[in-house]
Amino acid sequence: MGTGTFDDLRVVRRLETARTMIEETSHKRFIPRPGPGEYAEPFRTYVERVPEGDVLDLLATQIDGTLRLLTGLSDEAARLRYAPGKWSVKEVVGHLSDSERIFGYRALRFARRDDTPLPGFDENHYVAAAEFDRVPMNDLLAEFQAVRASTVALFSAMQAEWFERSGESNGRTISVRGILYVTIGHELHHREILRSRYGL
Ligand code: NI
Repeated sequence: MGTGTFDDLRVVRRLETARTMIEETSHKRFIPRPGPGEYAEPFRTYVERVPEGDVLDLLATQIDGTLRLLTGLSDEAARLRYAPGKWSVKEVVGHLSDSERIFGYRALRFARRDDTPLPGFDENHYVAAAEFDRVPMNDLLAEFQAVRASTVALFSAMQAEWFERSGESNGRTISVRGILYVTIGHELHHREILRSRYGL
């Protein structure tokens, strides 16, 4: 992808399309917060970060806050690690895309009533294998937008009752709405770290 501003990128239009889809098909659908039995305990901090309101709308729009934080950051600045052994900014962005793809895949299977137990994944292994520092920051941000557009389209096409469906992931039960809330809270968690630890 080029080096223009994000307004130039086609993924922005895809995200806009996904947002329009929400407005047209599922306007202000209330998806109740998942109960404690609907996700693994380590995910609780993510779920608790999600504010009250229309979570599908939040899924589509909150990425803007993360992009505002990161757009315009040079490739050099995006390779910053706040301490040895910690992820670079680029690696955080790549991790957001990787994990959201996996969250979305889990939601897809459970929403389709596929109860095959799904494995976990080692996020540090993924980041090391991906070599995100070699990828231009603009491309990493564009990819995250594209992944988010896909996630928005996936969830916004679901019927209300599908959000209560669940399955087993990494040895623990999680509902579809649990995955949705975790996806939103996970981004907020990393945005907070980018602010507090990386000084962005
Ligand atoms: Ni994470």
